[in-house]
Amino acid sequence: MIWDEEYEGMPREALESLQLYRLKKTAERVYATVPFYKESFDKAGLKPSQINSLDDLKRIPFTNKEDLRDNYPFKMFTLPLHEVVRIHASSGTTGKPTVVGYTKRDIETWSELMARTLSCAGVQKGDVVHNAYGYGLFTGGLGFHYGAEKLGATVIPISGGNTKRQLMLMEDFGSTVLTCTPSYALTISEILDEDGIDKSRLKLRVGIFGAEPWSQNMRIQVENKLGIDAVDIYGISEVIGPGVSVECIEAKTGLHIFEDHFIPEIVDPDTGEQLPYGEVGELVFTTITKEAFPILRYRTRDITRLFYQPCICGRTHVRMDRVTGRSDDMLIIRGVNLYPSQIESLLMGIDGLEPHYQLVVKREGTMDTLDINIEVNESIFSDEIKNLEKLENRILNEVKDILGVSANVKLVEPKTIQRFEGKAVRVVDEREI
Ligand code: DLL
Repeated sequence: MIWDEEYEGMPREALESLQLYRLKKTAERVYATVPFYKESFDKAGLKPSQINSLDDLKRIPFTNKEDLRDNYPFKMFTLPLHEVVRIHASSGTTGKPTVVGYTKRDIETWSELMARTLSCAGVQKGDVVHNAYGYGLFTGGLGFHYGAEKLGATVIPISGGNTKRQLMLMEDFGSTVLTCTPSYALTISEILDEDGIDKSRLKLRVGIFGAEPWSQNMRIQVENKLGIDAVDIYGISEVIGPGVSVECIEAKTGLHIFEDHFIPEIVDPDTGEQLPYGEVGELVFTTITKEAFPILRYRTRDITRLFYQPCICGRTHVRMDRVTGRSDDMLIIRGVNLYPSQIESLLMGIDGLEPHYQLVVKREGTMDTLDINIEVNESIFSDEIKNLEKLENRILNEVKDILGVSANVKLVEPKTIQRFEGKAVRVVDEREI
């Protein structure tokens, strides 16, 4: 079930010359249109015309998340806004999210890549795709939606939430494919258990789960509970959204990266030095077919490994292992990407709070929870209970409104949060996945 035999099964030599051609075009395009790239190339003493082999990729400076923030909202686009037909943004960042844009042709490319992705996971025309990824600025919902339509499958654009109703509709509509985060798949399977619904009442066959880390253990659990094959999908808004890489249903071993559109590298997270295939390090992507928002050598901060062994499915593209962690401290809590520093800056803008806090992330059942424990100053602490409660509620609401996650907030007595001599441990992640 290879959607695009010509490209997905391309011999390496041909693939690499295509990559080089597209890389050169992309470099020329961004150099000519985006001041950020002109400046970074000039600083590195590099001209796009000097890129003559894939090895020259190493000479291109990295692009980091901060660079995108500095160029907020549209300064990384190569075209004026009237050529851009869609905007998405990464979830859960403070007031200023990371913004990405797509031309009409980019949406066409993305839909093709998502049709490939679904096909790689065993989905065909005739399947009913229950799409429980969030619709909105997040790339998950619409990315899957367009790909499933392109493939000719029937899409149920259900988005997240109201799990019982989701189960009812899945049964009534005869859904064969479930697309959502792995933790939501677990929640769905738990409600199925609780309500005593026999999984044979559902026609589900395949699940395509990603947008957050999960494990082989979780795969076995959801596969058994829902009676499906579960495959891992990786994606990131800055590169395109979902549609960067996915496991094939035949092998379920490593995610095929669509290398005719994205060039992956693994670098040492500390030195930035490129590492050979097989070594574990930080994943870096260069897009080579995007129009509105191409990105060169983007540091994803995701930790994994690349490998080339041929796959039984016949695809020739390189594979990546499951993402095992991050080289920064970004947390993904119920699908929302969040940096501890964002919580800190929000807390420090509220009077009466001390700069001593700890974030505790746990998994209760299938749900991630976030506890924010923070010290208040003496005068607040000896204030009336009702004022303390008011302050707790204020923090809770601000975290929800600005960062998009619900948290349990606990105000504690001065000097009760542990002090550190070295690096403070601000985040305790107790989740076992
Ligand atoms: O999560 C896009 C996506 C949507 C992927 C639907 C898969 C399915 P962002 O919100 O920009 O984009 O978050 C990107 O999520 O850097 C990883 O840290 C994490 N991530 C995504 N997929 C996986 C995965 C979407 N399969 C960030 N395993 C990335 C582990 C993942 N982490």
